[in-house]
Amino acid sequence: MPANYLPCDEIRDRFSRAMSAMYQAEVPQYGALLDLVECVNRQILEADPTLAERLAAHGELERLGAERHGAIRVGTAQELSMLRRLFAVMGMHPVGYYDLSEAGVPVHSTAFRPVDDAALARNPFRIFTSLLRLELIESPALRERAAAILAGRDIFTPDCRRLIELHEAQGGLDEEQAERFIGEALETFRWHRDATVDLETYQALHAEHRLIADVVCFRGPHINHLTPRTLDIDEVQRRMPDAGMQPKAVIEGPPRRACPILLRQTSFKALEEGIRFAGERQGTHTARFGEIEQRGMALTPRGRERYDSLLGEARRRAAGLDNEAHQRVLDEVFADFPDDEATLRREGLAFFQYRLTDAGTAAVRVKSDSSTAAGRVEGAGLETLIAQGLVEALPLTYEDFLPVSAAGIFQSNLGGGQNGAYAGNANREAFEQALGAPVSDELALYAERERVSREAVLQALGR
Ligand code: OOG
Ligand code: NI
Repeated sequence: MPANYLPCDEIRDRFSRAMSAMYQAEVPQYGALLDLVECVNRQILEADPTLAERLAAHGELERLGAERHGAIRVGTAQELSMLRRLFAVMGMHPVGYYDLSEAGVPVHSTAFRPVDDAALARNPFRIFTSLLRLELIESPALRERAAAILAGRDIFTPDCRRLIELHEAQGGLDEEQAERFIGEALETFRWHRDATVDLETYQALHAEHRLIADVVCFRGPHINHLTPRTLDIDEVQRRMPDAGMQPKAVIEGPPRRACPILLRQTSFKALEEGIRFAGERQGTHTARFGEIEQRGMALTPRGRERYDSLLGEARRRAAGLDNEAHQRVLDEVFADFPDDEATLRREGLAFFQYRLTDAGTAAVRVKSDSSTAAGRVEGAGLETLIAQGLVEALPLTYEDFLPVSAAGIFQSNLGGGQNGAYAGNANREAFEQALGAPVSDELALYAERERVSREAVLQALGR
C-alpha cells in the first residue's frame, strides 16, 4: 500500500468516533450513558488494580474507552452488498450468521467487524447489520408495497459510492479522501425526521411488524443504538434509573462470573420521537435506544454448546422473573460451568492466546546463544511450558454477538414477543447471496488465532 494511504484501522477509528459524536448529538441520553459507563469503569479500575493490570496485559485497557458496537437494519440485497463494500474501506468484514426469525423478528444478520489481532486491538468497532426478509410477510400486497418503497431510495450519497469505488480501484484512500469518505459514509447512518411515506402506509407496515415500518419508511438505515463496553454491567444497570434511563427488564446473556464469558448486555428503552409523515396526518416512531455490554472470553464450540444448553434451562426456569431473581437462577444453573481460567482451558471450553513470558523470552535468547542451555525446554509440551512459567495463556475476548441476547434486545425495543409465524427460517445461503460474499465463521476465526499463537511460542522455544 502506498505510504500516503491512511491505514483502514485509522479510518475505522475515526469513523467510530464521528459516529459516536453524531449519535450523542442526536440522542442526548446516549451521552449520559457514556458518562455513566465511563464513571463505573473508572471506579472499578481504581478499586481493582489487579483487574487493571490484567486488562493492560491483554491490551484491553487502551481499547476500552473507544470500544463500541452499533446496529442498523436494511431493506434490500443491494443495500446490504453496498454496505459490505463500505465497511471494507474501514477493515470491517462480515462475521457470523444470525437468524432472528426464530425470535419472531423477520430479519437475518451478520456483524461487520475487524478480524485480525492488531486491528481488534486498535479499535474493535462492530456493526450488527440486519436484512429485512420481505419474503416472510404474508400479505402479497403489503410485501409488494414495501418492496416498491425500498426500490425508490438510495441510502448512499453519490460521493460515498464514488469514494468506495476509488478505494477499490486504487487499494486505499489518502488523508483527504478518507476524511471525505467518513463524512459521506456517516450520512447513511443519520436520523431523518421525515418519513418517505404517509402515516397510513406507516401504520399498515407497522401493523405487520414494527421493524418493517422502521426499515421501510425512512430515507436511510439510521443507527439505532451504539453500545459502550463496561467492566461491570450489574452496576450500570443498577444506576441507570438515577441517570434518567429506564433499563430493560433483564440483563441478557450469561451470569456474572469471576472469569466473564461471552457477552452480557442490557439497554435503555427506545425513545418515542416525532416524525413528519407525507401528507396531513403526523405521528411518532420508536426506534432508537442505548445499550451497554460487558465482554468476556470466547468459548470453543464445546463451551458454547454447554452455554447454550444451560442458558436454555435457565430461561425456562426464569421466565417472567425480575432481573435480580433472573440472575439468581442463572447463577444456580451455571454453577457447574468452570469459572477459573486453567480449567476452562484444560477442558477446552474457552479460546486462549499463548505468548512467551519474560522468562520464556529469556529462554529463547539463551537457546540461540548456546544449544545446550535449550535442553531445559526441549521435549516439553505446552502444559509443561506453562507450568515452567515460560508461556502464558490469555483468554481471547469474545468479539461477536449472541442470537438469543440479540432477540431479547430486539424485542425489548420493538415490543411484541414471539411471533411463531416467522420461526424456522434460517437461510444463510440467501443471506450470503444478498451480501455478495460468504460470512466468516466466528468460531473458526478464534480457533485460528489460538493455533497461530500456539505454534509461534512452540516454534520460538524450539518445539
Ligand atoms: C439489533 C439488535 C441486536 C445486539 O447487541 O445483540 C444487537 C437491532 O436491534 O437492530 O444489537
Ligand atoms: Ni447491540
